[in-house]
Amino acid sequence: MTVTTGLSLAALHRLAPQNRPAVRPGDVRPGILHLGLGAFHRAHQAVYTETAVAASGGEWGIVGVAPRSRDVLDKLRAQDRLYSVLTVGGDGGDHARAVGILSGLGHAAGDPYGVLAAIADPGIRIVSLTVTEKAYRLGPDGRLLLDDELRAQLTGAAPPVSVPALLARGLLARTAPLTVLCCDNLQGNGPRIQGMVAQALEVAGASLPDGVDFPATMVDRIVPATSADHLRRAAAALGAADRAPVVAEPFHQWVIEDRFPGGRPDWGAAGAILTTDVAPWETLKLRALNSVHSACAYLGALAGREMIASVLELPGMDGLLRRFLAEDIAPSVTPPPGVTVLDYGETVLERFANRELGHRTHQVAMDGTQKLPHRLLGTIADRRRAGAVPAWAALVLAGWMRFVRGYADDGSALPLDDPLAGRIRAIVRAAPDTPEGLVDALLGLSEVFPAGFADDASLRAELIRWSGELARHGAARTIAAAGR
Ligand code: CS2
Repeated sequence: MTVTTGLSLAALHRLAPQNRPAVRPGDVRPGILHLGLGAFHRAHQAVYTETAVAASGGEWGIVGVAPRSRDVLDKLRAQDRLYSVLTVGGDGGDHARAVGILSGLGHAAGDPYGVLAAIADPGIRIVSLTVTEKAYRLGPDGRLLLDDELRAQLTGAAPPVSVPALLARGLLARTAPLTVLCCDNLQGNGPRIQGMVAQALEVAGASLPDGVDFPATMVDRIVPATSADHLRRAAAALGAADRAPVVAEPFHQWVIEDRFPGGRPDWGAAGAILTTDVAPWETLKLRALNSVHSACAYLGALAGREMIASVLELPGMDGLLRRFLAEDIAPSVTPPPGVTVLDYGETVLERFANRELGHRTHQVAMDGTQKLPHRLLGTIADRRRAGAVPAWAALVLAGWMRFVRGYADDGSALPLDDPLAGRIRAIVRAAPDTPEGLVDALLGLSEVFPAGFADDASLRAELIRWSGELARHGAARTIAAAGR
């Protein structure tokens, strides 16, 4: 079927009732400014917020701010700020729902002062963020990585286009209570961002104002990059051509620390868990989902697999991941009441096996230096403190080390998409091309690895052992042997 109608306010009446948005853009006044208009936000917090507003009301429209690229802004503007979420891999096949909770759009790179003015607006009571780990500019000690450019942004000598500068200078202009809600996969995301903003304000000659809070939150939904196939399927399921659809799995979860000085939408009505303690959820998700994802990404990419779902079909992979979960992750995680790491892990494996998602290993593999400290290195550090050598976690780290060399086992090139790519390439080029050479050189990346790692003889030996296995036998055979 060819769909000729484009998604717009005027075309909404032509959509099937179940595909229409629960609110229309413009119906709900803005209450949230969201930094990071990528697919994840649009498939997760935006949907929860729309459902909450439809159920319980409240002026909680979202002003979506794109940090850099204008691409999605232009597409959304052309569709009256409407887009659809295509849910794939559920029992009922494809399902599309248009979302109308975006009440405004902004562009941080093009109009940073407009974004500051919006943050200062008392109508905005929540500033939420999905900007990925690297945008917070934090070092491994949790301190802000300051350079001349960022200093200039913080002191007002340069336009505030970075996340630390937008938050710090936005808060300076603010008088009413506000919640800053970090929805990125950082361990302890609320307090971490609070510390970062406090440091940024110090550079600006100020301190954290009263009435601002930084609750922690755990967000979860697999949202891969939208492919050409997804575009076609979204149009067919929606009944209108959408230039900015996002694709997602049916599963979604949101656990939020309930500290909102300026109020919040009734996200509980949309299925979110509001609690006083997010930490057990956050650690569980980072260690038992995200690190397992990274395991699939690095080992799978080395074995030449393009999609996450197909990595799970490699002989031995599910056995290997179950061992990683049971022997390394479970002993290092205290899950929330009523949840076990192993049951949670089984759900994760099922979710990763969703072939309809088309989630690429290279997408999950990017930004390893920013992701691994939150999802993998804590497991390794905790197990070492307990006197154990976490074999499977070490295999995953050795997989990353081999991945960043830039070649899959069949010799084809692997992309290195990472803020430290230049440093990594130089380190790898200068190191002897042996397992020892690679491991020692990369453990020297002090921006990434805790100081103790390079001096830990047992951990080093385990990493060298796995690097040797991967070099000699390739990832597919190493996985097959490990997962037997
Ligand atoms: C993934 C996450 O790309 C990645 O690093 O592990 O984006 C993952 O899909 C989400 O955190 C799931 O909630």
